[in-house]
Amino acid sequence: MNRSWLRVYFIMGSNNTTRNPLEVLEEALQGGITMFQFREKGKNAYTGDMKLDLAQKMKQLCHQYNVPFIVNDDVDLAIAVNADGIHVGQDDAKVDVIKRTCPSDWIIGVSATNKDEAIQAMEDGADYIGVGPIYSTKTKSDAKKPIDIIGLAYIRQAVGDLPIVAIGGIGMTNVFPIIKAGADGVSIISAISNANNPRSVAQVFDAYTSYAVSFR
Ligand code: TZP
Ligand code: MG
Repeated sequence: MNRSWLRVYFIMGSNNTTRNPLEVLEEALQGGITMFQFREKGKNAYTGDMKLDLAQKMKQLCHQYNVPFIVNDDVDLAIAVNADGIHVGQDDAKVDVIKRTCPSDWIIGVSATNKDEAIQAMEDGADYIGVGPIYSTKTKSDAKKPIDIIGLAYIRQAVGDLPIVAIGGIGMTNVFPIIKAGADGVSIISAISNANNPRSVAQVFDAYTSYAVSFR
């Protein structure tokens, strides 16, 4: 995969905003997000046809802006909407099964909180790992203890040049230390999904990450 897709990786489900999620996504795309993950889970999450319909519309929007569309957890949904890839956690579908049964050009992402999980994901053939939570977050109720910049740097050191995106509690002011510690980009939910102006916040993430990455 192209690691620059990870630079501003926006994640959202319908319950991460009080607005129409399609409008929020389009504004984020206009602001310059580089990848998108549909993560529909938790309280009041859509299921069945509502979930499928939203996923289809989100994928269409992403492709209008040439941005890869990734589905969280739900392999069947990812196949149904012909997504560009899947992101799985430690308790979800296994990478070797996905590799055997899903399109060979899929981008496969795996969440990792520590060095052992990160190395395992690399050995399993993940295209990138989502590392975190870096900071504390209110968005994921069962999030593990934050690993901070030091944990991120430690995982970077363990996985060589495997693409890494950092996640958890990330705001605009955290971009520089995170990229400096070895992440290829930042994953963000609430800083964009709850912003008064998702487009301008995405623009700032785009500018800051481009600048930070240029120092490598
Ligand atoms: N995984 C680890 S932290 C997190 C996920 C899905 C939530 C990130 O959300 P936010 O609002 O950017 O802190
Ligand atoms: Mg999961």
